[in-house]
Amino acid sequence: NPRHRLSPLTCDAPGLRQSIRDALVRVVGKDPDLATPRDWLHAVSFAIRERIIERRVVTRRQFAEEDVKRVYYLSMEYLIGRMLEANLRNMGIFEVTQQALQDLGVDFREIARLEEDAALGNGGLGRLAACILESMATQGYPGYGYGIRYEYGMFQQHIEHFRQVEHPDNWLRYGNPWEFPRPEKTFPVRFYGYVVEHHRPDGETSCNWENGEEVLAMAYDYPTAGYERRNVNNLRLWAAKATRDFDLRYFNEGDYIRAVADKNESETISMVLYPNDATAIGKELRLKQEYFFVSASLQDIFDRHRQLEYPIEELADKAAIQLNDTHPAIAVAECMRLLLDEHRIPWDQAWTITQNLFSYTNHTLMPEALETWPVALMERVLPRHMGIIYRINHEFIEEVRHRFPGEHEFFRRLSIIDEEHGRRVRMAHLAVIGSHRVNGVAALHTSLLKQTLFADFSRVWPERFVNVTNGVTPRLWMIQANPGLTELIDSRIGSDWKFDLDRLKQFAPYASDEATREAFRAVKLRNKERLAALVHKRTGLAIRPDVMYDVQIKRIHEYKRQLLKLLHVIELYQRIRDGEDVLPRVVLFAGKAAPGYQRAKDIIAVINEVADIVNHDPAMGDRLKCVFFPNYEVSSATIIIPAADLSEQISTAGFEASGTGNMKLAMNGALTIGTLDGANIEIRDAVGTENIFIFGMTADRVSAHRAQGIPPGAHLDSHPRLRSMVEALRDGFFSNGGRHLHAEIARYLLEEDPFFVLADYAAYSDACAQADRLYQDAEAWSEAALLNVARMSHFSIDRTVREYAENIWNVLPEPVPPPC
Ligand code: 26Q
Repeated sequence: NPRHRLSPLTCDAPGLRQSIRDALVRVVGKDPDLATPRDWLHAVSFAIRERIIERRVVTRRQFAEEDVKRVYYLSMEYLIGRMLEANLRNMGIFEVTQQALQDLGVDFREIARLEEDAALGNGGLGRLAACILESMATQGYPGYGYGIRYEYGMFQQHIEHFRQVEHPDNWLRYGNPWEFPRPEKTFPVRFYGYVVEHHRPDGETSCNWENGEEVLAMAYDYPTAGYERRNVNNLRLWAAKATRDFDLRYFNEGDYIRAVADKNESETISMVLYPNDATAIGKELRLKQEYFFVSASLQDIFDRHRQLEYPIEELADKAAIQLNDTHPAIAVAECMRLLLDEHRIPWDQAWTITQNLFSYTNHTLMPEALETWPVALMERVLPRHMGIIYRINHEFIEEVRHRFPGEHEFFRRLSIIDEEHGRRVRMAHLAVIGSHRVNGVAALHTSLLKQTLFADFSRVWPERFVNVTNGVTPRLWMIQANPGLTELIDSRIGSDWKFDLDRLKQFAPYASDEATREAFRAVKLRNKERLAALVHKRTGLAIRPDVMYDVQIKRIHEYKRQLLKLLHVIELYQRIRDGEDVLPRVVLFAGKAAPGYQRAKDIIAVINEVADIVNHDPAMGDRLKCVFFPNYEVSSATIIIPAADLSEQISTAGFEASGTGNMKLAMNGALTIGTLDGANIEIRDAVGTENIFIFGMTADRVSAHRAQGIPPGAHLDSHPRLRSMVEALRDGFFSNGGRHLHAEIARYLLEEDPFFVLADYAAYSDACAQADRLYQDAEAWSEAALLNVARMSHFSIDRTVREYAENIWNVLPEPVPPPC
């Protein structure tokens, strides 16, 4: 319709300058003379979002015209970080916008740092979801993200008296220019109530889920731009709103205040992200959050299917739904409910559609992280779904009974219902049974999945289990985070690699070029200076930029073994005190502990107390600094990662599903010191064993070692240095009054530690010494670092997404032609 034609926005400096100025007055509502830096931030964000949404309209229209199969990514978490710079870069207007701002007398860096991180996730799983969305847009896949618009994201971590203190993350406080509220996209979501059965003339029974409480899910859209003005895809996040019923109740009950207060209660569903990333908490609110966003998303997906006039029978031909862990696994039952109760499709046909539609990504083997819900809770909150789950289970068990007669133990283990821990619904079983593909996130993880957690299922359906090794987006984690390295690569091999990371392989020969190595060291040094300035600002601590930067940045967990690194800090400290010549280094830790995970919080306190002693001991003479960088988030990761020399990936083998920080660090030229765990194995294969420091027990050895039941303290017998380190800790040498805490951590290491810190210590210390020796040869180290950069292309998220598209979703890319 020509009347609806847009006058396209210009992307040159004068056009942008005009847009920014207009937005400042007309959208933000400020006189330029009175504008604060945050007003400018909002003005530029509004000017850019106009250009993004323009591309979104074009992308959506093309998908509608071309009859494409769509991919829906369902995730409770999206760890996005700041959006302005990422959007500017992906829209290809970063430099020109900086210029436009400069013309207006505004400094881009100054305003960009005022943006709050969108921290709607805990860690790896949430960041993976954000990388996958960005890659789907970049490669032209018709991908849609669905999740929750948490009012409060991941808590902000403060360190007070060495300890973590959580502060609420009120990220929407100043408004959010990147979201488009869609009040017309509002769906009712029901909880509680009861099921009424109807026996239909055709012999089938259909069910009505009646009564209970309704909450509305309202959509907020976040357009996601692909790199260099490719497609713009959509992330749709749901916010809970009270139904209009609440004002009716006022008439009925005459209690106005009470009715409006109840409204707040239903809106708590999308209030806060659970800051828990490795233990499932069986809280009713969490179950409601999961069902809330799943139900709204499926209603939206079914609606779109209908609006495109596709028959419901063809749902799985036109859509693929990926479950990011079991958090959205109730979708399997919800999809069945919609097909059976709303569309009156017979059970068998509905089940075929459902299985073809769904696939499930597993991110952990740890039993305490597996979601199970008490049957009684599920029965009460989601009575219709509980009924459907029983039937799914019944049909499934019948099928395996037929194929494996008499194996009663086997059926019991396969059942969706765990009868041993007080009757619980195992969400992982529901997800496996309801999906046509189940994937692990690294080769080792997938093979362990098949041998342990899903061994029984893989006997039933061996072809269902596949591996898709994780990746990360090079747009954020190389080009944006490390402009110095990017420029160096460009100067050697041109800039094609930005569109196809495999071309980075052409950079490998430059590892043996002395000038390139020197330029690489200059880039590292500048990145370290940038980090040192930030560390000083955040902690008051001065660190030298001219020493090895040794970083362990990730959530705090026993299995990730921050204590192993801390013991090494203590070893270095003691050696320096003993007068030994030790390679100078900065050890930097960063990461959050789940607020209810006491041991993790204690680990943070001990790190900070050891750091305090080390950093203030004149005997260290600047040769050792230990930093705990507070409030680790995406935006700080982009500063820390490019500055790192050594990447600590030292989890107990068999426990880290993949890791993705390991990839980001290696592609920025940090050498990995790590165990044969998760994707570390594939990183070693890619970069070459000479260019990585691998140590410690393998996953098999860990299992065998556990079976032997050796008391951890026995490992001190052959290692007098280790004994003196642990004793120093135990005796409170590093304690700042909290002596008890240190004694408790020492006791834990000696008597309890299920993750074998002491058993792996000697091997770890040797590997550290090896790293130190290589670092002293600057040329050899730089060569290895450059080879890491050049050989990490396999870990581009684009490769990951292509594997999902080809092996799981069966979808093709639909790139939209770039604007002229
Ligand atoms: C579950 C139930 C109730 C409350 C919270 C949770 C919950 C939330 C988040 C459980 C787990 C998570 C997050 C897990 C996670 O981030 N796993 C990581 O996923 C990465 C991407 O695949 C891997 O690289 C990491 O190895 C894995 O630890």
